[in-house]
Amino acid sequence: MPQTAPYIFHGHDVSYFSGKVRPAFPQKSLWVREIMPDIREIVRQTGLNFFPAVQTPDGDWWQDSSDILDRLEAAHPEPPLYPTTPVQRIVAYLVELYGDETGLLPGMHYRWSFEESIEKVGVDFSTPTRNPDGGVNFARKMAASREGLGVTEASVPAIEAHTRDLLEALCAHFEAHRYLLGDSMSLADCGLMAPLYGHLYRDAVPRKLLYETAFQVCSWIERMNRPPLDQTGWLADDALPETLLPVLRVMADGVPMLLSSVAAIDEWAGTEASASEPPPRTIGMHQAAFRGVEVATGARPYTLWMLQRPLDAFRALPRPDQDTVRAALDGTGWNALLELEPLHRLEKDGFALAWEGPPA
Ligand SMILES: N[C@@H](CCC(=O)N[C@@H](CS)C(=O)NCC(=O)O)C(=O)O
Repeated sequence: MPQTAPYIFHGHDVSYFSGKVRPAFPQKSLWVREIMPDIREIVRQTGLNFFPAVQTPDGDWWQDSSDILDRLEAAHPEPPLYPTTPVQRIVAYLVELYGDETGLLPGMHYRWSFEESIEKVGVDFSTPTRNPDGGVNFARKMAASREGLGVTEASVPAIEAHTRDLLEALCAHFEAHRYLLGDSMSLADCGLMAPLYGHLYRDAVPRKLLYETAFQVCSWIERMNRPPLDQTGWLADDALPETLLPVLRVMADGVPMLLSSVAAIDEWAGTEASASEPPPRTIGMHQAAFRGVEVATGARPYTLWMLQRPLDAFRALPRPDQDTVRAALDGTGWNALLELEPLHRLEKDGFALAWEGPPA
């Protein structure tokens, strides 16, 4: 059905999760109008103070970058963003998970640890409201609380080394392929855009890092936002590009944090959660190793919901396909995560997270 009205995309150029959703619209040749987030309207419609949000041509509201991409895929299946073959499908969800969770560490560090980045993003934050002080004050507050996001004197060297390794592996990959799974955009690329566009490519300090050390990544970012028409698909026979394996290995730096985060949420849910109450945004700090350094971050129930996506996709596969995925990911550091069996489960009740069944 041709569109009779555009999608209204409430997004911002320096917003982490807007960068993940934006490329899906041109990729699917959709009519879209991106506007500055109308926060009051978003809260009125969804009850949550989050963007990106999307108003569909039919007047429905979608929120949460993962839900938005799921719904776009269901409404406009061609060209697909979600592989249906086992290995590529699971890898796409794992890269999405990396982007949503682990990628926050470089995203937050390069935005909030450098005066030049803070000053620039303060202006970016101010443009929607046309109040130059508002965004700058907000930026200062965020910068002052960066330790709660895991950005500390001890963790910064590990975060920077992780970023350098990731960029190097990505450059080698994009030298050989236009997208992560081959020659077409997928959910994996969208997920990786979360840290890479709004923060690393748009913030003052990391932008220089990308420009000076990661030309192929810059080129992929531009290709994501303006996708070429001549894409020829993902690798045949459910293959993973060889150059993607080193990328996945660097991304697996975040696996211990993901595992310990789920353990903390499970433990908390076992004693504190009530089935009738939505989970809080964070349940307190938890500690985990990131490249050998102990990093403390707020444990967020949302992490469990994100992790359920690759786990559900993996569990839905027939056993022989699960084994094929395990073999393809062997040595990347991701297999432990696929074996995880969280004790609790989250679902969406409208836009909000809710425990599925009474917390045990
Ligand atoms: N899980 C949500 C997260 C959205 C999110 O955190 N958005 C940021 C902007 S990129 C936001 O609205 N932050 C406001 C806040 O944290 O209160 C998604 O994937 O869309």
